[in-house]
Amino acid sequence: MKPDQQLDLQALMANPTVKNAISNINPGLVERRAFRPPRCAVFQSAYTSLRDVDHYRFDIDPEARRQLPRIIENRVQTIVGEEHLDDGQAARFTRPRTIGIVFSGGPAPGGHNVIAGLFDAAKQANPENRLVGFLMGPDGIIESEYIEITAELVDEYRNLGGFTMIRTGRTKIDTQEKMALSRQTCRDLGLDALVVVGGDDSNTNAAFLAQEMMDDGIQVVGVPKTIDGDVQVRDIEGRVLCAISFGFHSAARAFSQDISNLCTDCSSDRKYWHICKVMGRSASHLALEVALQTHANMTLIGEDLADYVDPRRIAAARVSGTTDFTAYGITLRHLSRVICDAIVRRAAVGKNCGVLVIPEGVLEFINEIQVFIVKLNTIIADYNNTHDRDFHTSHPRLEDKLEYLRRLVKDISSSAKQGIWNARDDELFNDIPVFFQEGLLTERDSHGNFQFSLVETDKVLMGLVKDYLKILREKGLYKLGIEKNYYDKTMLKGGLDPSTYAKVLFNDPDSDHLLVRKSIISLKTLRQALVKGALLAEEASLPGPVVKLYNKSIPNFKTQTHFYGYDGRGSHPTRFDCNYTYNLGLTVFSLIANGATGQMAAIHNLEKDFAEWEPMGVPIAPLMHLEERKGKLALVLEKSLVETNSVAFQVVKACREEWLKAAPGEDNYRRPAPIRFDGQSEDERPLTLELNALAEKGGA
Ligand code: FBP
Repeated sequence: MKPDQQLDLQALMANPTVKNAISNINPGLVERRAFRPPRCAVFQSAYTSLRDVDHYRFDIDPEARRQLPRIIENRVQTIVGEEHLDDGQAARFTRPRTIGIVFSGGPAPGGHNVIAGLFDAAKQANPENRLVGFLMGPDGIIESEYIEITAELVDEYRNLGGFTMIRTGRTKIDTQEKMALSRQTCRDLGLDALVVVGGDDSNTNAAFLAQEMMDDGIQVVGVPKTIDGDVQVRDIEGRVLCAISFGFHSAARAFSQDISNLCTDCSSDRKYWHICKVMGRSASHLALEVALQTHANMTLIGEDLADYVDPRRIAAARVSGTTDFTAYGITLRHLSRVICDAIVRRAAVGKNCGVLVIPEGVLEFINEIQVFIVKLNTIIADYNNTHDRDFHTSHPRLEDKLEYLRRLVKDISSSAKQGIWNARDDELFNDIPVFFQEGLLTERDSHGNFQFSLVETDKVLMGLVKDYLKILREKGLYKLGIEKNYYDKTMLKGGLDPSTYAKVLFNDPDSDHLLVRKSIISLKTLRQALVKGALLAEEASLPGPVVKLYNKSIPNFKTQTHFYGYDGRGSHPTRFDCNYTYNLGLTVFSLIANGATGQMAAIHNLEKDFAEWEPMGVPIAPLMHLEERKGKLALVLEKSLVETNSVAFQVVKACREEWLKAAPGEDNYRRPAPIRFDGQSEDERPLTLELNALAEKGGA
């Protein structure tokens, strides 16, 4: 275009290339919407039935038996494909139904396919069947806000990420009033069944709703959702019924791709330590999968840190005939030392860079922090119970909260708080950075969970790391190794004999990476060493090449921090999650059409080929246990943490040294392919699942 030529904007906007460029539709989206996930074998029949399986047993909490008597005896049920049913059964299966569905908690890739699977199965059984979606999570049930889910709506969202179709929310149906309103909505809508798609807390909600709405004839079925991967089900003998919640694979793959890109940046530029905080409120499943997918240099696993035992402290206690309780479980300070050790070792071979993966929930596994969290939960809950106002409303500023804690120390007469917050707690608490104090005092979520995503975990930890590295640098222990070839070349170019100087300057003059001696920590000490080694006269100036090399050996610790969470939650589902969730939707309908309630849809054998997947219903109530929430014990679905004796963890542990690569040569990074939909994808399922399945097969 000539400089003086005027743009005809109207014509331009009508141009097909421009239209295409600014359209919301792209080929990838069209391909996703058109994809129809395969159906498990049982869903290829006209009908299904349920078969109770008695050999799975659970360790039932007496409180679950007391609070959920009507669903506690539920059994595991497998789904069986049926070509023919007798007339009565067929009529029950196909009778018209209205089913409600709600998303609860954080988004997870694959949610739309649960709706698609349920919708397709319901319409196939009876075109009169209706599906309504409650809007904005459980609030939609309480406030009777819903939409009719139509074929057009389902088609618009097939295989797409997010929970955009009906959105989500974190409200817990935890009061008589909310329960009554929810029941009323379901009754008014003439619901036959309600489907709750959520994590541990939401499936807890589902169990209580199932119990409450039994008399209304409304069935309630749960679906295991959460990117955290901590909704897993095993029976008392460790047999896996549900290996992973949906959304985990897609989020882990999304994080891994980004983190792998950082590994590439790091090995190219060799300038930064990339600090990657990875979501997972408590469990470190996501971090573990990321470690396997990327081979990042260092990945912390919270559950592993909790298991830490300090042998030196134990030995010292043995000598003095005492027990040192601080020897069990790692402290924040100790953890920072472990990280520093890795940084120092890599620097020694010239790699003042790397990728560190920190699970979001890591602080929960650090003794001292866990104690603070539990104490503060109790204090806040106690305040809320005894006052008319909520603690956070009454104490909006950090200073107000701290003042309240200080008063607790003085006012030892205050009943329930007595002894919970003492002078030592106050002292330790005042010692931590303000942003972290704020984080620890932040409001709990509606389920009483500590909101780790709001705490700058990485900042807390890296603050300590930076402080300690400074000390190590001053002591001459944190130094950058200089490649021998480079050293030789630089010295020869300056007319100096490399081997003569090497003996004075370095710890080990024959090594591949030369480390400046511990005693040489400044230009002054460098001069002293050269003078002492008879390589420099007292008054002579330092030789240029030596100064250059010395300066090169002083590391500058530079970090870039990244948070991987919301981006992965919003990612499109992998093919694994598309197939998994679509079949979960089909499973849900099968459970409903066969009269189940208080069950969670699950797919057995997820770690195997699709042909071996077995849809089933898993009873929720027997999976529940008592947990501290908002300072009180509450019955909730038990979260699955990373097991440190699992194959996946043991493999990562065995590869730690190799992936840290505190040795010359290229790092061992792995480059996972992007999440894609077509062709052969090398990551058909989470690597964690494949590895852990080896134990079941007797391969480990
Ligand atoms: P769910 O357990 O509801 O699936 O949510 C998981 C999660 O993504 C955690 O990993 C994270 O700590 C939390 O949600 C963040 O929640 P919020 O959306 O309230 O910030």
